[in-house]
Amino acid sequence: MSITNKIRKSLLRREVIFGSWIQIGPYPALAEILANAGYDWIGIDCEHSDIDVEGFTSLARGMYGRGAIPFARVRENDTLAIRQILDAGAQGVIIPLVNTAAEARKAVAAAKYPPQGVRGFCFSRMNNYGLNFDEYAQNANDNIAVVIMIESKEAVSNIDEILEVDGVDGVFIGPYDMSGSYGLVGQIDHEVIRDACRVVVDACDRHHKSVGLHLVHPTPESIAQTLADGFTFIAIGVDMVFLNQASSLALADAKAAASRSVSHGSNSPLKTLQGV
Ligand code: 3PY
Ligand code: MG
Repeated sequence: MSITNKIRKSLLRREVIFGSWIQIGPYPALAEILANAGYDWIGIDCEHSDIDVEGFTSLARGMYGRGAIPFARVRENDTLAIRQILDAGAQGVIIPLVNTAAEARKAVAAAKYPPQGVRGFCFSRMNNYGLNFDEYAQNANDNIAVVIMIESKEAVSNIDEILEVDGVDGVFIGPYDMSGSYGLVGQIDHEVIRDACRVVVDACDRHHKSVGLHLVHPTPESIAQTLADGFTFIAIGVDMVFLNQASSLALADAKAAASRSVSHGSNSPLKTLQGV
């Protein structure tokens, strides 16, 4: 497994990178399908799913050789959760609900080997079960991406201190938790939430850090707006939204076609099927 992480380089250069999310579960076909679509990175969500370290590994194997870089959103800002997911081969960690600089420092320390951090050395999947121990140990700190999620009012008010933490490669806004923390649950387009996002984008600009956003329901307009707003680390949708949208749309198309053919009488699908 190569340790050179082009996504961390892009984060540091603040280049536009598109990813997506897997949340349904630890089924490698999901990773294969999304990776085949060509996303630069895929976030495997261990926070809001039943995907554990073993499930992450199955998904990362599904991506392997298909070009997408496996990121993991860990279940919480926990040193062992970060260590185990990196040992399983995550090349980036996304840490949910970070509200203070101290919490950001804790996340970075968990993701870095000494002397920068407290990550423990071992043989595991990330270093080819020990075969590439030296190469991985020497290069991991420069290649593992650490992305902090900003998704609360408290985090917005501490944004400058959080961005000053060495090793935070970028931040990622969780719009739904953000809306909840302002008492506007689900109103992700509310002016107050847009203003909070603007504060984060402006701070990232001042600190030369990448800023990301999860477009849970992406549309051509929302993607264009997100780019115009200055976001570069952009998550397009999530597996369950894709499935919801595509399956509803296909059924709606089928029903519309059926009603058209029924109204044309003899070409009704039922008659065709029955060979009448
Ligand atoms: C949120 O909207 O809170 C998220 O975490 C989306 O990924
Ligand atoms: Mg969230």
